[in-house]
Amino acid sequence: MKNSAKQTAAALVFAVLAVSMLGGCFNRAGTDDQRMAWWRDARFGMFIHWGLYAVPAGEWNGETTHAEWIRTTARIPLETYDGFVDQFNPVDFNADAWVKMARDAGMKYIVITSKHHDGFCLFDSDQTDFNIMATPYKKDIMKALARACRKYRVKMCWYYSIMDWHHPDYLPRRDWEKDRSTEGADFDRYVAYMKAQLKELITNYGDIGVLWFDGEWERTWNREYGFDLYNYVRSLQPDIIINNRVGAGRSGMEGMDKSGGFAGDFGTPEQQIPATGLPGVDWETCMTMNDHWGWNKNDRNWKSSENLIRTLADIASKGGNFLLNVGPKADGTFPEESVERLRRIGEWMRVNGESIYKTSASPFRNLAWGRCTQKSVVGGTRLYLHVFDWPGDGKLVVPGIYNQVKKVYLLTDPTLEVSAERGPDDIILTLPSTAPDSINTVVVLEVRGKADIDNPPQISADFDVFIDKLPIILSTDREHVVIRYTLDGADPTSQSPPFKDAIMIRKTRTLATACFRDGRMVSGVVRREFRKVAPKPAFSKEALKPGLVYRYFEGDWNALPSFHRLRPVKTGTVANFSLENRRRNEYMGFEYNGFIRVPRDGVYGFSTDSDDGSRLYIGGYLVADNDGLHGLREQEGIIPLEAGYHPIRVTYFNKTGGYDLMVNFRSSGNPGVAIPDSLLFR
Ligand code: FHN
Repeated sequence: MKNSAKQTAAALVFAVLAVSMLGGCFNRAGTDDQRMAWWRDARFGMFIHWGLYAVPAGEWNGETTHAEWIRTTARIPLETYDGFVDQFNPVDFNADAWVKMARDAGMKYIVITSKHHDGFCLFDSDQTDFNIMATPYKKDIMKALARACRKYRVKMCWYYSIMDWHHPDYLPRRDWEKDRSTEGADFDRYVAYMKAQLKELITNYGDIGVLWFDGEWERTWNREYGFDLYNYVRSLQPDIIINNRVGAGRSGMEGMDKSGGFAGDFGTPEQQIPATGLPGVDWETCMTMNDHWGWNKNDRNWKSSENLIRTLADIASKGGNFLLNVGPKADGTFPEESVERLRRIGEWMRVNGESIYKTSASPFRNLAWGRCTQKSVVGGTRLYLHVFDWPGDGKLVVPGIYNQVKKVYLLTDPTLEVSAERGPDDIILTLPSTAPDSINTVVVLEVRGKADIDNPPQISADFDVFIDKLPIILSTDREHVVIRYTLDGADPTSQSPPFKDAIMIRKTRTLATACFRDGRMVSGVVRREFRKVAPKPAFSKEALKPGLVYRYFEGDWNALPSFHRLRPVKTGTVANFSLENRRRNEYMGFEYNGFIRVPRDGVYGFSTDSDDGSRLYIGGYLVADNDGLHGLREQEGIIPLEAGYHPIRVTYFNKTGGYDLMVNFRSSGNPGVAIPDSLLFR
């Protein structure tokens, strides 16, 4: 289905749309900066997961590990689950108290589940009776919360789930819900329902900061719907910010977008933090305080306040936002453990908030004793050194920095004595013998000019292998330095050639490069090998027909089976790597065989993007191994090919839940795209 002619045409349309909407889709520095400004400055928000699922509080039939997914994980029939409506009466809900706790913790925005996957609406919706007004509480929770947010100057933001286990038009059904017929279900009518609700949420509650979509991973949702919904929401409130889960571009729980251009303004890593910053990319890590998003009364695995304060500094030091979750109880109160952690975080933020708000990512690659955030100030840069591990001798080494020191002091107490000594490559700070704050003491180091850190140049090339020649670009954002390099892997010296423009190599080389200033190396050395390789020979093929041969299998696997040992349920030909010939969404697999016509000699990157596992072979070589049980995940491999026909084989399986398969390729100087039908033969 992914690559039928219609889809290919649609994909091409959306490729154009994606390019034309650069300002509107996944945000990069320089686009929509004004619209994103408050969000980037905020750095810290509260996530709230609340709804009917707080009534069972994670327990069902003796099992105690459920939460907001309980309708599915406990397989509760719809009419039974609807029964929670009569039990949901949060008489202790106090919007002002909630918003004040968020504000006092230093949080600048609140994202609350206006509607989670169960379909229940915490707001008064004209589109469905399955909402808060049908409960004994009979008041619009969202109205009260929006009012309190305006009162305490906290941005009101909505979480909204695309996936809806209640609405009769939403597809697919849960596989265990055999009694819920799909007869008459109309997904486009469901999309119209969502839009009507979003219009209510965006026009009835004042200015909304963020529309935080979720539940976008099922097969019925795609890039086309994503761009359409993104545009629709922006048409209602042009300066609203929308996460990347509005579309179909998120690559698993890492939360960042796959290649190819998708809708959405920021990436959404979940329960994890990108290992390094993502320069020029907006992202926000969302995280629970214990192990559940929704209230689970048996979950005692709370993260410590120390962990959460350091996590906030870690995320900010990588240039991201931190969306920290609270799962309120059915009575409308926050769990005491959450209240205590919010209070402790607030204590730290009241002293150190300026080291988080309006800061940008650390200029250092790694600091052994803690983290760093930074902001530009008149005449220089203010470096906020988040010291987790206080030096026993009071000497803190700030490594690989070449700026002149303007001043240094402690945020906790500027009157405390701190001094700085400028070494040849480092700055040594002399601090008080004990840390004023054992969790995270912030030392402010103001320096002249832009942070000048010993970061080596970046080496850019399409691939690490080449057939006849390969252009290599060296770059740095550092000022007043010369990039020098060698092509034999030796450390560059002040006599090595300076980089001017693309280095064109025609033989296997090991490039080594560093930054120099006044004849002295002022960075580390970075190396990368580039190999000249022979292309895999092509097959000269006559009278091939368009399309692939597929074999369809059914079975229960945790990894790709040896399909050649299995009897297929169905075989036939298909235009592309489509799943359209499946008989069911789960416990199924495919094997595709054919030829790809490679347009010219070159190095190619082939990738599969699949849920669950997949593999891609060219000429019998395993190029992309994306096997295993996982959500949608992209895996690429590289291979040099002669122009002409090459055997291509793709294997795929899905066990349960979401399912998808996309097969892409790229060549030097071109972005990844789905392999078009026109290049596939049998
Ligand atoms: O399925 C949801 C889950 O319940 C929770 O809402 C998280 C929060 O980001 N999002 C989905 C899982 O990725």
